Amino acid sequence: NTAERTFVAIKPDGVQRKLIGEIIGRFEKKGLKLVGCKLIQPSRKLAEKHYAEHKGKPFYEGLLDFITSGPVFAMVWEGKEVVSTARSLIGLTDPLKSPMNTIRGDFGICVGRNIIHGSDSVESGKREINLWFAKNEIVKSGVTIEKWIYE
Ligand code: DAT
Ligand code: MG
Repeated sequence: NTAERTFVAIKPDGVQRKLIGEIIGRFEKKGLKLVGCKLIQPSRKLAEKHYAEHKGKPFYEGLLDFITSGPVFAMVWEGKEVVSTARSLIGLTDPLKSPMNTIRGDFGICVGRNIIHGSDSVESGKREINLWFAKNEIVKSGVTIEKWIYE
């Protein structure tokens, strides 16, 4: 399924550290297809819905404070097995444990400043895309790269 989709967001730390171009470059070079993106400062309500699975955990309130603290660069990427591929490009939750050549491994130190979010399953991806994007913010065609990536 070359049309699998995932939600990826560069968190406020990544945006302030000017990593948008670097991160988009890594996803593009892998052969993934960008089908939607926008710079948005999420409301508390959106952040609560996005991180609902973590409600009640000790880091939850701090996580909401952080994710709502500035602009986030939200994206939808498409491609074969894009959910797991995006997670591989991103690395592990803890940047210090994340291997080099991953985004968190290369650019982060603290778990609470880990630069980027990526959906953890196809189902989460659908839920998160619907939360962050309106239907008409996702393009249907756009730049076609299938011919050069898939045989
Ligand atoms: P991931 O973002 O890798 O999917 P997660 O879903 O377990 O990780 O947690 C969501 C975010 O919450 C994570 O990116 C950073 C923050 N977080 C997770 N565990 C934490 C912890 N033990 N202390 C502080 N922040 C944490
Ligand atoms: Mg997660």
